[in-house]
Amino acid sequence: MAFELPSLGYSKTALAAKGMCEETLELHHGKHHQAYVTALNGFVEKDPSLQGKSLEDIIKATHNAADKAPVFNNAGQHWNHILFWQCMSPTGGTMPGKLEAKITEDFGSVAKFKDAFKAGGVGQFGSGWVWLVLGGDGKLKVTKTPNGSNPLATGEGKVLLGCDVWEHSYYLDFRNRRPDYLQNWVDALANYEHAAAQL
Ligand code: MN3
Repeated sequence: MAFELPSLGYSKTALAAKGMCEETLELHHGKHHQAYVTALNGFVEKDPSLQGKSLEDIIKATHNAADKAPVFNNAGQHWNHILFWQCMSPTGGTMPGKLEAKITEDFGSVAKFKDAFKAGGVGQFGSGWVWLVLGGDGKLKVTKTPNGSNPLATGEGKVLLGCDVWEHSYYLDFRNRRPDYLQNWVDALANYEHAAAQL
């Protein structure tokens, strides 16, 4: 079975009022994410050792394997983007009480969490991702990964939220202002209902 581009779960205009325009979603979902899926399927077709494996298994099997770096990058980006679409919502920004309590316990306050998430995304030099994960110690933490990597590969914990900080995710809406994109993302776009459901 070939890997497929998932649907967004909302229309391409649904996030416009929240700071992510139709053209961003058209290009990011329809072109960038599709390109990762197409490339991944091409690698799987040519490599029997990848065939029949789940996306998660391919990511784990190719992480840190130098000769499989292109496979890892595209598989990781497919996994990351599946999550990314789920981590935003037309009704984003509202935090359920259960998540707010856990965030307050582990970060000190919601504002401190948002600052940490923003700092993680701003501090990721070049392309990559910033994540809110539940670590093996039961505590929430912010972590970042370069390029197509993710906490599934690094074993840093269970992902509650993941935000794409590649320039293609914010350049049409925020130009070069990654900090503004991240501030808007945690304030207006983040699907905290989805995050709470992972706890
Ligand atoms: Mn992207």
